[in-house]
Amino acid sequence: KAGERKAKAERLFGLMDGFLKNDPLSLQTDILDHVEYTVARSRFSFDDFEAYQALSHSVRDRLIERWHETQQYFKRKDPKRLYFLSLEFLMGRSLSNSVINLGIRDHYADALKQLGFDFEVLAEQEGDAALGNGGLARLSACQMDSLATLDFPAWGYGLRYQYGSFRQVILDGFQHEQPDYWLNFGNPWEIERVHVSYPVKFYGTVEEDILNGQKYKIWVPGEMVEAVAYDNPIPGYGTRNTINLRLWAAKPSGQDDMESYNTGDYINAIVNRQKAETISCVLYPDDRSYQGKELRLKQHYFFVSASLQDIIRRFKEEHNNFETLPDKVALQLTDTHPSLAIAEVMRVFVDEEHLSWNRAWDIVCKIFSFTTHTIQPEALEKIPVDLLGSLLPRHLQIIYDINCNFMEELKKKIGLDYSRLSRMSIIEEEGPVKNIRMANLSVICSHTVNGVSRIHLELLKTKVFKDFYELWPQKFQYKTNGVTQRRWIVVSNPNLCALISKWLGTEAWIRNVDLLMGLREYAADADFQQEWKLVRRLNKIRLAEYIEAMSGVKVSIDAMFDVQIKRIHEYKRQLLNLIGIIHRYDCIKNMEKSDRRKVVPRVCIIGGKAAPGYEIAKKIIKLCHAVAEKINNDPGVGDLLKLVFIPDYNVSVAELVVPGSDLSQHISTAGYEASGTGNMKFLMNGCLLLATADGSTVEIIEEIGEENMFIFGAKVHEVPTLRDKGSARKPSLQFARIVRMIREGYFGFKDYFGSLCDAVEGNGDFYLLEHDFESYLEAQASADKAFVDQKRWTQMSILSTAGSGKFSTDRTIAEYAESTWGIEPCKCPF
Ligand code: Z57
Repeated sequence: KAGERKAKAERLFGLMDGFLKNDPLSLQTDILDHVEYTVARSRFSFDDFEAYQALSHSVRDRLIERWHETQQYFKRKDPKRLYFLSLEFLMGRSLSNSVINLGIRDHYADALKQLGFDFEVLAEQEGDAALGNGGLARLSACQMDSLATLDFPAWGYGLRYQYGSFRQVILDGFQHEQPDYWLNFGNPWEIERVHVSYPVKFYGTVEEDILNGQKYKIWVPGEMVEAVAYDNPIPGYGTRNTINLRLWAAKPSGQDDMESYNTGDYINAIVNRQKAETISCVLYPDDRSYQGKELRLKQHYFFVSASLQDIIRRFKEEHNNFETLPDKVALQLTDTHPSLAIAEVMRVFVDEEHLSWNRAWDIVCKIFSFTTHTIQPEALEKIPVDLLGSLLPRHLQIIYDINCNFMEELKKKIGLDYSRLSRMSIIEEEGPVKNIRMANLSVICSHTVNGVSRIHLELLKTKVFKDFYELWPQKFQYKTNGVTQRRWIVVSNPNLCALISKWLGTEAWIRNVDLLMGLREYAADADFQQEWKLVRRLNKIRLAEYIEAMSGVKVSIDAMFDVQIKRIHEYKRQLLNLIGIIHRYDCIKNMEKSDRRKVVPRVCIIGGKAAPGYEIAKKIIKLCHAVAEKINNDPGVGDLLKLVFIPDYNVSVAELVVPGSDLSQHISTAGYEASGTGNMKFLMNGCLLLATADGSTVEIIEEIGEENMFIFGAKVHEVPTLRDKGSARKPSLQFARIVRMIREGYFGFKDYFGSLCDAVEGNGDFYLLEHDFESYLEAQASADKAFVDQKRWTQMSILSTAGSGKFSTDRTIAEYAESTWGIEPCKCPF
């Protein structure tokens, strides 16, 4: 039998002669074949989009080759694997990233040129894969890139939403949400695995059975849905390793209700069946408010159940003893969203594998690690007990049992301190409905709890998880977030990339980002500065063209491009930015003509989506448009000040905006941004930061020095006292004046902005806009001053890039691998 198989393999291999070739002729043949046979257009007549489709299929072939090798190698070596569970991944576009990581971008560009196509133009045809909302989702994507590049044996798991992040459309300055049906034109970057599918159960009842004198629980489900795998290859840079991101889609189950067919209601039976697909249909657009929605909970369990069936099946192929599971499997929970996995593993072990509760519990406590991405209580997920009991009756029992054991253990340690016991309980008893606290469940069952920056961990230890920290100090760690320099320099800023490599004399920094430090040596070098400025200017021109095409506003390239792009949230304080812009406008208006020459021209750029149900955030967007309308059409202001809102902010927009900005704002109220990763993208691209000492910015200050940044505002430890003082603080007259302008209709929409003004006045000023306003203006003034001295500014810019090495996900992932997951690289030879 084995001999036969070997002979067959040799015969097939002989037909293929090794791997796909990357010389121009092979690539051209390949692309044209895909035009003809995959896209089904004539190879003598196809447009840019069809060329993009063919091109990406040709790249896909190469990805698949490496994917196969890597997976087979992992299988043979059987190392401990990391399973990275996240409900959101903001992958963005794949084409450029893939060919760059595969090291064949220039080969393709040349091959295409001869065919009469421009690689960059084709790359622009691709839409974003936007299966996530904000920072958390993009972090997951950056981490996948680093996991692949560092050769870690890792798998990502996620959901394949048909509708990812909504498309933001602005009408009359108001945000409207439109569906983004991103799969409409096909997705060449995924491989559908029709044979990798698992049934997922919902509802029903829990019954008891006896087996060999032992009682067992059996969950008799009321509904079944099938999870089908879609694999997305993730190529590493400078390695053949290509790991997998497996996304699940819901399909009707083969085992559904035959009864309806028999009763003859054929049409309705089919229609009902089709409803199963709604589970993976749409991503919830409100990051961080949980409204106890059943569909959301269904998504979470669907994801968890399918992923774990897949993981356990893979483990059982090679092993027959679950005791060794912790040596082979690490499960990483990205926020609490996938934390039902804990109860699910217990259920599978106890009910299906018939392990004793204690043995199962021992194993569970060794495999999970949990990273939390916030400290805001409203973002901590809670599930109403009744909802969980109806959708997942057995899981509710298990969570109650886990809690019961934990409470017993806790009483032994801390005695009958009831208020502390109730704070630490997984079940929240107070309030109108009983809730399951997913964060407590996650902390109790994980061997490690990570924060996403040093200051974030401090806050977790002293606030949100204080009780748990006192109980298990050794569980708590932090890994400061990062971003991947492959996407955020190499792909999105090719000119800067080339310049860096030229002056460092090597491209090695693309894998070893600490080498960027070498740029410090040339920070004041006149030639280097000249080239640096030129690259930055070209990026600004590209951005200016985009702005004009988008909004019709013509902006001056010589102005300072001042950018704030991120989700709209009150704590991120886009409103502080707007109030600052109005203040600047007001100053210009009231200035003597002769003083105007001293004003540093600015182009203020704001972009970001508001959750559809987040009223205040939507009002901020409207205010931005109302202010822009006034300023941009004021002939007395001209090029001194422009304000533009960039609609539909997403990864590919960021790739355009970040390299073209001079100054970027990260101005959250101290203590509210767990880490922030936008700041790191700007830093890498040599854009200066105007920021509060919050999240990861604290660590950026340590790396590049406060003198190279514009830092302002209350510090983390000052915020609570300042808030208590409230209106007893000295009021800022300037601040009050501007809020009054907004309130009294200077920008129109008088009544509409009232509640926005209320939110920042007097004791309502929860996020301390008024308190920080004065020092914000000072920081802005120092930025103006620095900008006038272009030599100094360019030096600061170079030092920003040079000091950005720490903020690569390569470092983050290496730390996780070493001190949380216990995994080692497994590099595919060749
Ligand atoms: C999200 O994007 C983040 C936290 C959350 O709790 C949710 Br829900 C969504 C962000 C944080 O706000 C950022 O500060 C952080 O950099 C990012 O997650 C990645 O850790």
